[in-house]
This record gives sequence, C-alpha cells and structure tokens, in this order.
Amino acid sequence: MATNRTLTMIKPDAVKAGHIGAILNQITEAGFRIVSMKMTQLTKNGAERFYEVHRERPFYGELVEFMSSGPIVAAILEKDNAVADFRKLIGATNPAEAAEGTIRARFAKSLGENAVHGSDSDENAEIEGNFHFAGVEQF
Ligand code: 3AN
Repeated sequence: MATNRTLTMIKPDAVKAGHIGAILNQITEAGFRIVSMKMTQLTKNGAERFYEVHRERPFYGELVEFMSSGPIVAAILEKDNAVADFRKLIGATNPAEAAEGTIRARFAKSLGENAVHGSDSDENAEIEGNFHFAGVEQF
C-alpha cells in the first residue's frame, strides 16, 4: 500500500489558462517527487469512471462534462504524508475559501473549475494512480 503517494490532475481550466508550468513548479518546490506524469484527455466514459464515487451528487454531470472538455496533466506524486500535505497545498475545494498562496487560491476560477485534483485518501490515491498509469509507468 503506497501510503506516501497521491494522484493529481491539472484540470482543463488550468491547462487552457497556461498554468501547467507554474503549478508543477509549486508542487515540486513543496517537496513532492514526480513518480509518473502525462498530458492526456479523459473521455466522457473515463471521467464517469474516475468520478464514480460522486455519481449521485447533483454536480456529477457538470463535473464529467468539464473534466472531459480538454487536456489535463495527470501525475502521481510522492512525499511523506502525501495525501494530507497535497490537500493543504491545493487549498479548499471552493477557491473563494482556499487559503492565500494555495494552488486553488492562485489559479482556480470557481468551485466547479478548480484547477487541480488531489486524492482524498491513501486508498483512493492508489486506485486513481492505477487508473492513469500502468505499473511500468510508475517510477
Ligand atoms: P475535492 O476536489 O476538493 O476533493 P470533492 O471531492 O468534494 O472536492 O469534489 C470533486 C470535484 O467535484 C471538485 N474538485 C469540483 O471540481 C467538483 N465539485 C465539488 N463540489 C461541487 C459543486 N458544488 N458544484 C460543482 N462542482 C463541484
């Protein structure tokens, strides 16, 4: 069980706005090692599967449409206490509530288009990492 790993996605809004480099810089400056990384685009079906846990939430359809609307950058990140530390680095889900200097405070537009994803548990980090990357792509 990879308890020191998390999965991030730089979402379509932040990719479109040209923030890939700045976000990756903030992530590596905070001490995360990049284990795997790729630029890709989720299909609608892929986004539905990735966000399966949110299927019953009212924003599920909107979330799937948005996440499959353009390219993303997916990455597995490694650091002690990765899941919790990364969620601290990205800030609250709603950028209006995200602490100053966090990735969402700096780059996110709205609650729905909030620049980055971060796994919410070690268990989901492993599932989400394996969703995007084969074993031989995890360095
Ligand atoms: P987080 O990404 O901070 O873990 P979750 O897991 O509650 O937040 O939600 C997953 C994603 O669903 C969020 N990143 C956001 O893009 C979207 N989302 C969450 N709440 C809403 C909402 N009320 N309206 C629209 N989209 C939402």
